[in-house]
Amino acid sequence: MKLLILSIFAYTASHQTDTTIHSNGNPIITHEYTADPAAMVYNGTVYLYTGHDEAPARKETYIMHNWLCFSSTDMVTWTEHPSPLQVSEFKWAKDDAWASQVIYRNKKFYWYAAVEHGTIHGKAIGVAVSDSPTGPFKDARGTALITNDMTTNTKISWDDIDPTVFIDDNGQAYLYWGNTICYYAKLKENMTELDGPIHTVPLKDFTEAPWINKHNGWYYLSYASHFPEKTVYAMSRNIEGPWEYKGILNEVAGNSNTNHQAIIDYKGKSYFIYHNGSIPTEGGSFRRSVCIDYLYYNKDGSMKRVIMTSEGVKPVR
Ligand code: FUB
Repeated sequence: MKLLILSIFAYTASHQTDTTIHSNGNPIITHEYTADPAAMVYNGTVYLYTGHDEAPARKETYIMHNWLCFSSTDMVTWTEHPSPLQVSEFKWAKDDAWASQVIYRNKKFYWYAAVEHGTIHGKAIGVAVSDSPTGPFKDARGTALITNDMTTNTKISWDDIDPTVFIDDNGQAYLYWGNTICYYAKLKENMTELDGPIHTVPLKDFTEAPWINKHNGWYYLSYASHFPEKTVYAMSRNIEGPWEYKGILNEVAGNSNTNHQAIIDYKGKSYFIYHNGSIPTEGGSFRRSVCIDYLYYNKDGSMKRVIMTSEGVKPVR
């Protein structure tokens, strides 16, 4: 009993203050389950935002109530910050802290997150805002930005998930998201309202998890495909497409039926950040863990297939 109280105290204390994690290969975080990574480089630091799988062993369903935040300046030593956002911050939401992404604009940080809506049937996307990348984040609208009744192309109620946000060189922001159907819409400069209609994006075998990145003049739309999921990608010279399908970027990740990626460039290297279910002995599709491996581009701009490793990446200076 004494040990239990001490461990609860240690756990609670470590989650209220910054703590340092020296990752030892993949997965990079092993004291808790992390999923659906999104990453952002701000002021020379990488901020990694993840979902938080809390399903107990053998429970095969998502139990996710908050998101986690880590930062690093070498991709190996991470500082874990207290959780900056919980589903309960979105008063209109019921639960399910699913995939999300944070982006910086005009001295503020905007966090787009998929959750289950409390009164409108289905998943929805909310946006929270903060003056700091580590929060705390507050609901920016008091209502969802996207609800299931705004997208009627499919009968499923979970097509409005997995937001990814990209600000193009001319300052126009775009929100992409979806499950089985990929959608996009422009965002107003305030980042909290749509600026025009919702479009669908024709993509081969799209399941979910879109991520937009730009590298050497090419736009890349990577996404999860089929189920269990592989990550595939398409390329374009324009953020609005048309997108040319380029094939598999990452194979099915170990012991997880989902495969959710973030792609960043940092200190001259490119990184592929994803999750698998490889933590012994209880890791799996509902107890996932974030991993990082290198991403390489070919001379013609296409991406080399990712080699998933146990060793992970080396410290970058
Ligand atoms: O974590 C819940 C869901 O699983 C995400 O929204 C999907 O991308 C998949 O990873």
